[in-house]
Amino acid sequence: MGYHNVKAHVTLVNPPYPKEASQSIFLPLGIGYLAAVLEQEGYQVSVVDCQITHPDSKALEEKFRSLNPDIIGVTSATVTYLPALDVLKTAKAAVPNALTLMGGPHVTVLDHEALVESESLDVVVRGEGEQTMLELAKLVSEGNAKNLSGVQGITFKHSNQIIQNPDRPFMTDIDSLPLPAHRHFDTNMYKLFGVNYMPIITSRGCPSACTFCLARKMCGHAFRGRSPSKVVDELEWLRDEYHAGAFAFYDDTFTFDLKRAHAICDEMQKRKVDLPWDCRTRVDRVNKELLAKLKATNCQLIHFGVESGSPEMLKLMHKGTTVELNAQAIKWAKEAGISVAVSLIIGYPTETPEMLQKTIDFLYKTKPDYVYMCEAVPYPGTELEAFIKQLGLEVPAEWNQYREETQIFKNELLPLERLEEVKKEFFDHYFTKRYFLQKKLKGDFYSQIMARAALNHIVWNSKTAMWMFRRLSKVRGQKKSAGGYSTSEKEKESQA
Ligand code: B12
Ligand code: SF4
Repeated sequence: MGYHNVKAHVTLVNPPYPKEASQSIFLPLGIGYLAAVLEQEGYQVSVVDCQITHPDSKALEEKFRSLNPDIIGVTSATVTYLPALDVLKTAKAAVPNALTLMGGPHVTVLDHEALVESESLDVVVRGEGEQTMLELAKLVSEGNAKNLSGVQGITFKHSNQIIQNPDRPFMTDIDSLPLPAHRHFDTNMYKLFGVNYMPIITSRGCPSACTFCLARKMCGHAFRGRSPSKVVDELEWLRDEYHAGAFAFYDDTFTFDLKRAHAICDEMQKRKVDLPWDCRTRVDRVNKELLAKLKATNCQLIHFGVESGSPEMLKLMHKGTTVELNAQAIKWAKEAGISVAVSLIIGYPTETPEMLQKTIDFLYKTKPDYVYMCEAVPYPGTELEAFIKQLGLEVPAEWNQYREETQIFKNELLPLERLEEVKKEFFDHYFTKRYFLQKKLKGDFYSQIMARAALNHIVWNSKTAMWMFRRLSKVRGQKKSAGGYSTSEKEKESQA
């Protein structure tokens, strides 16, 4: 940039999804927070969300050229890592003098690898990024972009070497963060069923140690909660400024601190914030009293990380819960009148068909309102990844495939075909026309989402049946292909 002490212009980018992956549309909170702290300190910020605008590389290059920022920062998860590298390449071609950054869960772990793999990447920001981003913007503004040795939490290139600075301690006072800068996004583009479904994070950190999860590496072990009054300030702001129609509480474990969760609900009631909302939490961090309170403040859906119906699996995953606790929490939540979504991990290393059957039986017994079946994905930096290495299992997948509907490693005990069969059989029973009608008639926002998932499944099934019928009548006698079944294929088909 050349001029000292002119505040840097930072462009933040959400990279596109890989073409083959099904995409859920959401306002990226990480970018929102980074933009907010930068603007608070007077830096100019622009945001490009490729998941909404879908620019090709030429359009993206032109966009960067016209913005001509001093810093280009890209976020990424593992699934968006390769597209993020492409974004960086385009960025460097368009604005060669800009300092390029990448942050997010993938490079927080594979910092060194990213810098080696990409000539266009200058600095990796590991872990929580707000303070680091500010320090980098300051250095660039002062013309000191080469002077990175004092910035905690970064890994960077310095005369053919890769230097990893010490970690940055997690922020202790997350109440001091400004509101995420949603004004950079056209919120109309993120609507679901015409509803502004607005995200909020009221805490950071998770004290649990589940083997498949990176939350601790990203946000730390210690639970850091925002104060209830600040949380409800944000809810009011989302309602009044962004016409929120529903809130998604995206905390790792929203009710980790039961007292704080009660206090947030009290504050919501006091200020009459009564829009529908949903949250994610652990089954051992709820009780009947709290669930009644959540319901009274219009919590309509609660997501529990149930993971498995097999005690052996829960133990191996270091989940710290039991099958009984899982069943009890689902029962209590349903009794309180809150719909329950459970997420499950299937195909975990050493899981046998019998253990998987226990999970299916658990679902039939406890009857949750919605089920996410996720294949065990060994995200870099997790204990699951280390376990797979230790077992010597082959990992043929590429980063683009690191999604919950893909099998990443070869598991002799539960091969892909078997998993897909079990999954299909379960959802054929679960997503019935009756389920669809019940949810559709219930009519509330969350039931609409569930109804659509059921409809997708039903339509996909009937299309597949038609397709198979046509194919079979054409090529009689030929063997039919196994035809892998995945959510993404299913969704793409039904949207077609
Ligand atoms: C909420 C959440 C979601 C929400 C997104 C909410 C939202 N509106 O942003 C939903 C449900 C949509 C979601 C979806 C998915 N998620 Co998610 N999600 C989370 C969760 C619980 C919190 C993330 C969050 O918002 N944190 C708060 C914000 C402020 O933090 P942040 O985004 O990480 O950004 C900060 C830093 O990472 C850093 N940073 C990030 N990018 C950049 C860029 C620059 C330039 C800089 C300087 C800094 C920086 O600074 C930011 C501010 O501190 C995390 C677990 C966790 N605790 O991290 C999992 C997590 C991130 N998700 C995960 C996954 C796998 C997914 C999915 C891929 C699942 C799937 N469908 O298969 C999708 C797709 C994600 C995507 N497109 O990138 C994994 C990622 C692992 C990995 N290596 O990829 C995590 C870590 C959970 C896990 N399994 O361990 N997710
Ligand atoms: S899965 Fe949930 S409870 Fe387990 S470590 Fe991750 S965020 Fe915490």
